[in-house]
Amino acid sequence: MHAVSSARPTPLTSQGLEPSLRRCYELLDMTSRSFAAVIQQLDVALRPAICIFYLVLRGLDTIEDDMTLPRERKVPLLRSFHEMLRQRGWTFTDSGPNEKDRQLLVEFDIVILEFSKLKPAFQDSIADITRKMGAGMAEFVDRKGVDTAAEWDVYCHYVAGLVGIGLSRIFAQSGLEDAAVGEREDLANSMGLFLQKTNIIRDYLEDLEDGRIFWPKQIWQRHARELADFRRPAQRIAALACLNHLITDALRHVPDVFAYMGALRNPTVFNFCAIPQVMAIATLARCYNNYAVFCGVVKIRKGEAVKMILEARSMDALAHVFHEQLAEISRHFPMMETPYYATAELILRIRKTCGLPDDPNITSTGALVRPRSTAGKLMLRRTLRWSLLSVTIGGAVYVLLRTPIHDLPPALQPVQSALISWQERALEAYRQVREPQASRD
Ligand code: IN0
Repeated sequence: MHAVSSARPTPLTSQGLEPSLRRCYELLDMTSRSFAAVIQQLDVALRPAICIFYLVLRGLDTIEDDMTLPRERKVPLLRSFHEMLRQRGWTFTDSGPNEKDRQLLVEFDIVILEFSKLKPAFQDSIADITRKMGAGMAEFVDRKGVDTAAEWDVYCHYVAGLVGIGLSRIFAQSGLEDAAVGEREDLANSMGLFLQKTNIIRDYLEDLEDGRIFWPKQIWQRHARELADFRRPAQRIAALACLNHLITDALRHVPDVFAYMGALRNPTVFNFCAIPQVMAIATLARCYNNYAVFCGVVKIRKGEAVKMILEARSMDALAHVFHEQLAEISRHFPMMETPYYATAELILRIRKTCGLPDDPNITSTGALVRPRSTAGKLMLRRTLRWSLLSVTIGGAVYVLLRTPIHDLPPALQPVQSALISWQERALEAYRQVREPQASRD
């Protein structure tokens, strides 16, 4: 008889695992079912280390997140969390009752036990990143949100860039990846920044409702007095301009993402890293110029997500996903309302540095490709007629449209809103005719 080999990965909760490690995989499953599956397909030399790293970070995050913990308690906890990793039997039972992952901290002694069984090099990497992240989080507890764009990068470095740096060290220490992967900390940092900025952009409403602000103040203040103003439909144009601005900022990291991914050799590591990245670019494409971000949760459809996850197994496949998602962004450029030039220019540059095909919606000079269908031409003619009309009405309308609504005299505010929604409707109709299946919810 010959042995039957199975191509399926070993299930996380398989027999043969020690109960404490099995419990760690269960805790992982409880905190993030889909990411647990992504960890499951990693090479077995990495699986326990990445599982423990994830749980440790999640524990730290639960403390940072907890609004019921007074500052005097939270800050020392964040700063000393890395020391708890070496303190056998430590648990934390004082998380707020609504903290999603409070159980993880209640059973943290099990995580600590499994941590102690990891290779010393893995332990040192995890503890070092936890120390730096805890210190960074503590620093941000007292600041009310994030101020400048540069500070946004610093905050995202602490909570996500460091994760990339830690993971890269672990990959290199496992011997599955070159030492160089662990040394390019700038690229690893960008991997995390791209993910975290995407989360922050997408979670506008949820964070606002929880009393948290992660959108950088100096950027949103160019578009509104209060961040919450974007929720008012009259502020739609300002909200979209700010949203698109932040998405463009996040896209800056794409060339680094490609450089990092191009250096990976192990297929399981490649897939592990590629999945969150393709989800992020698809999320940004879905959010771009989409007012739904301010009204609810914008999610990628499950089918689309599964397709991309299965696809993202090589650099060519990754390039294909980014090519399509960047084209989705340029297809939604707000032609008349807000400047999209910076985004168009950046996308052209990304395509060049990452070796992606040309953008179907932008010419090499940065001009938008005009629609070719008869219906499209008709709509374009209507659009041009509208432009002509606004030119003849003159600078008055121009100024009216460009002036932030709160700077206008009250009598003119409804006029601006009416003009804006008129434009919007015309544009939507035009898009419907061009590509009816691509209309958004
Ligand atoms: C992650 C990252 C992650 C995975 C792979 C490579 C990375 C390289 C650099 C930085 C982070 C990397 O991935 C997860 C993905 C995740 O958790 N997705 C959620 C979906 C969601 O919307 O939250 C899911 O449930 O599937 C991630 O988001 N973070 C993370 C945390 C720890 C580790 Cl070890 C790896 C969180 C964050 C803040 C983006 C770093």
